[in-house]
Order: sequence, then C-alpha cells, then structure tokens
Amino acid sequence: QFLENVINHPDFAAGTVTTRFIDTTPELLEFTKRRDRASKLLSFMADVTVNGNPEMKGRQMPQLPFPKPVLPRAKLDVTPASGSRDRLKALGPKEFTRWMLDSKPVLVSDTTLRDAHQSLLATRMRTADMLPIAPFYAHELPQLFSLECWGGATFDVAMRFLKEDPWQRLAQLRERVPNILFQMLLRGANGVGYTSYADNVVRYFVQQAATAGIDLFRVFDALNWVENMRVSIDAVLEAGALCEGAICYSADLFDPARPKYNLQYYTGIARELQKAGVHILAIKDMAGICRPRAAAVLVKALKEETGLPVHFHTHDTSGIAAASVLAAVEAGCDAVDGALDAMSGLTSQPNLSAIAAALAHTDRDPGLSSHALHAASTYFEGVRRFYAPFESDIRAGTADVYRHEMPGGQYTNLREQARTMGLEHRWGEVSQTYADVNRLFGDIVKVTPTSKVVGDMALMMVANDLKPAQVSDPAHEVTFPESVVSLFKGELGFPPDGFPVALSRKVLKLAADAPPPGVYRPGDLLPPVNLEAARAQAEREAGMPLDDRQLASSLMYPKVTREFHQHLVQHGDVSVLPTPTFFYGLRAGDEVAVEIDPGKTLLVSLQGIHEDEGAGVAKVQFELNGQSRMTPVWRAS
Ligand code: 3PY
Ligand code: ZN
Repeated sequence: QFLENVINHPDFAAGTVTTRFIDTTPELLEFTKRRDRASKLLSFMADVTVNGNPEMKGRQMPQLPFPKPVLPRAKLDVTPASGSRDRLKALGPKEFTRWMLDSKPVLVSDTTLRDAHQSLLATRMRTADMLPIAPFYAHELPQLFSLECWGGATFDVAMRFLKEDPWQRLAQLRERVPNILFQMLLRGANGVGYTSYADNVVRYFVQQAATAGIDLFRVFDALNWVENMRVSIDAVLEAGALCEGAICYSADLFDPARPKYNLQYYTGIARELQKAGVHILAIKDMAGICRPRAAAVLVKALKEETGLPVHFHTHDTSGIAAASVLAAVEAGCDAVDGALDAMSGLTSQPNLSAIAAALAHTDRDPGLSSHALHAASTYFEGVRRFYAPFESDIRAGTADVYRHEMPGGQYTNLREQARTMGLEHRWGEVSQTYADVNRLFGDIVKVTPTSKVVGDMALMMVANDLKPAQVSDPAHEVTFPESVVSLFKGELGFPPDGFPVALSRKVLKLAADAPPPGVYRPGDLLPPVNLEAARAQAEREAGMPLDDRQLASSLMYPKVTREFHQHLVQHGDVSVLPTPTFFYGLRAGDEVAVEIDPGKTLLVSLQGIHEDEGAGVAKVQFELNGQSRMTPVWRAS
C-alpha cells in the first residue's frame, strides 16, 4: 500500500521528489482502511503474477493455460429431492440409525471434498473449485449417505496456505447442498489440531461446527483411547448431531506376531464407544491396511457385539482397497466411503463409482446414478489439473504400505516435508525409518497427531543418519523432537499398554530407576480457556472484530488464524479468485472474472508489466471493468 501511495503520488509521477519526500508527505502513510476490495485483490494478483505464490516455491510449474473443468448440466432451479439430511431431521439420530440398520442398499459416503484431496493433493483443494459442483451433488446424487467435506487437515490448510476461511467454505457448501448429510473428521481431544485442547475449547468448537452445518461427526482418538474421546462425543450428542465413534485399524488382525491388535482389542473399544453413546461405529483404516478378510471379520464382530451400524473407511494405497470394501459390504457393513473416480485410488479412497457399479443389481445396490457420478468425476478431472504441483510422484498402488503403515492423509504431507528438508531422494529410507520408529515407540496407533510424531522422529533420524539401535541405546546422546517428548509425557494420552519404559526414560531424561509418567487424561490438566478474554486478545491482534466461528479458529490455531486475518485485512477475501489465478497469477492478455459478491463481478485483465529496475519495483498494468489500473509491487529478489 505504501508503495502504491508513493508511485501514484503526483510529485513522484512528475519526478520532483526530494530525499525528504517521505517526511514531508504524511499521506503516503495512510494505509489500507479505505482500500476497496478490488484494489486489495489486484495487489494480491499483482504480487502472485510478479513474484509467484509462495506456495509454489520449489515446485514444478504445470503447463498453462488449463482447460476449463467441465461442469455438468443439471436442472438446478427446482428443490432437490430429499436426502439423508432430511431423513435425519425427520427421524432424529436414534431412529436414523435404525433406518441405517434396516437399509438394504449399502449407504455410500463421498470423501472427494475432504480426505481425497487431503490424501492426493496435500489438502490444497480450494473452495472455489468445490462450490460450482455442490448443487449438482444436491440435485443429481441425493442418494449419497454423506459428503465428507470438512475437518481433518482441511481446517488449518485452508487458512495457512489457501488464505481462506474454513467456516465460510462450510457455510457456502451448506447453502448449495441442503439435503445430504455433511460429515466432518474430528480428532477427539485434538479437535482439528495436533495437540490436546482444553475441554471447553473442544466443546465450543463442536457447538460451532454443528450450528455451521455439520450433521455427522466422525470422532477418533489417535491412540484409540475412548476416555480421551468422551468430551467430544458428549458435545456432539448435546448438539443433537450424529456421532460416529471411530476405531482406528492397525497392524493385521491375523498376525500372531502382533497380538495386541486382535479381535478382542477392537470389540472392547466398540463396547466402550457404545457405552459412551455413539450412534454409529466407524472402522477407520487410515493407512489402507485392513485386508479383505480382516474387514469382513471385523464388521461382523462389531455389529454382533454392539448392534450399531458400521461405517467402513479405508485408503487405496495398496491398490486393493475396493476388495476390502466389497468384503465389508458382503459381511453386512451398513455404510462405506469412496471418492469420485478422478479423485480416487492410490493414497485416497477407493473408487466410489466402481464400487457402486460392482454392487449394481445386487441386493445391496446403493442406487446411485452412474451417469451422475461420471459427470461429477469429469468435473474433478479438470479441477485436479490445477493442483498438479501438489501431486506426489507415486504412480501405482504399493503393497509396501503394509510395511510402513503410513496413513494416506499423511503420505503426501510427509513426502512434502522430506522434500523441503532436501531428503526426497531418501524417501525409501524415510518410510523404512517410519516403520522402525513405530516399533521403537511400542507399535502404536499411527494417525494424526501420533502419525506426525512418528514422521517427525523418522525425518530427524534420516537427516542425522541415526539408526534405531542408537536411539534405544541409553548411552547414545539423542536430541528428540519436541513432539516426541510431548508424546512420551502423555500429552496426547496413553496407549493401553503404555509407552516402552526404557525409551520413555531416555526421551524424558529420567533416572534409570524412575517410573515413567502415570496415566492421566490431558484434558484434566488443561485449565478452561476464558473465551471472552481470548476473543478480546485475538481481536486486538487481528485488528478486527471476531465472530464466534473466527474465535473457534483462533482457539485451535492462534498464530495461523492471526496471520490469516492479517492477510484478509491486506488482500481481502482471495477465496473468490479462480484457482489458476490464485496459484499462478496472470499472463499478459489473460482475462478473468471474479465474483466478489453474488451478481457483482470484476473483470480483470493483465495488460503488461513495467519494470523499474533501480527501485526494484514492477508496475503491473491491469484493466479492471474497462478501466486502466496500475498496481506496483516490490519484486522479490
Ligand atoms: C486426519 O486426522 O486429518 C486424518 O485424515 C486422519 O486419518
Ligand atoms: Zn482417511
């Protein structure tokens, strides 16, 4: 803004400035307040055009321009058919689960808008690419059980990297899809973060999510510790929403060498979840290692044990996840997850349309239109091209996942972390070390945030050429990552058999005969947060008032939220920009339409860029709704 003020000042333009120009011209320092939305967006577009989006640094640029994604035609000016959400409203959660149990067709959830892009594209899909297809879901795919469209990593990535508001995404999707259940992934006491939060923060977050439009909460704990899920389960029940208690699947049900993850382990957790009041059980196979026979046995056992409906979630990293889904369905599973063709496979969910086709004309036919599924998938095929730089390099399924057991949602992120640390060429070692760390930690459940701790440790070991034997050797000095220290202190809770005692002593620097920390629930030690004081402080830092949802963001991610709000003040709401513009800027002659409000569209074209080499400034010449506009930006060196 300062630069814009300088360059647009008449004295500067006339070349009559002196060295005292800044001191004698106070209006140069009159910043943003009055800047209109168009100017803010132009400054962002100019910066990305000249300096690139910081998100793209070090990534391979795709071929530009992109073909426009093909949006399917549908009759959207009528009320969509009633769907699962209408049924939930009519029946209430208890009766709704009865309906699930009675349903002969298998119920199908689509994860395209959450887990699929989290697992394939490092969670980078923008709201602008979701909104155009949302009404199509409502009108042409109302038989879907749910759309998983929120939670997990999407929450912080939206603010941190995409500079958009996750709550706004939810509200905008909700407006367009009134009839299908919206499902989110909630990490129990870790909310949508990577750490334990105070109980009142978890409760507040769940209340906000439920009022913003989430109908079905899939709640899990990263160590399968039901005690640590209770606060969030209670909050979901209080909000009147559907509560799905997830059991994270680990190891191999039939491997005699890892007996702690046997059938009794899972049925025991299922019973506890049932007692805690969940409406549905989920088998959360986050790594995609639940083999077909295990899926069938588990589904049957959980249903027999509890009588609750069971929802099966897996990832296709191995390439045969659809076999597990079909085995689960055969065994009587009530609901299953898949992703649309173009967003399925590899570390994502198995192909929803292919599963539907496999079940067509059977007694469990989900009754979805293959034509509509294909049309929606074709749209996402176009969208996916925008995100090419975030794709991982894997081209085929790999049975190697049974060895490293990395969650699909973590795979692309960890690979990305390895890349930024210059370790990409040592990925094989990283994945082997990940498996080694799991053994060192006592064969734990690996899912956010415990999976991140294992990943942090593996990266540290590879970067420092540390071997597992050195880590366990009490005489060998090791500087453990902070997240590992926190895990062993119990700040994410405890596995049923505790952490290995010798390693606990080493990580926590305890004496050789000292007892490791006793079991406690982290939420019991975290004092309640004074919400109004937290709001006042966050408002001061952001320089703007915060509503309840923005406060919920700030409670989860204070720094990320603060930086996002600063971006908002400086550049306005950049979520309205088309994705190619957001990531790659404009090229001379490009013209884009940006709808900043319903019916209010800016037409922006790039005329050219004029360099002022000496000043390190690029003057970006736009045409905005037919008017010439010059926006200067510093050229990053
Ligand atoms: C998440 O917590 O984001 C996950 O996807 C876990 O599987
Ligand atoms: Zn998943």
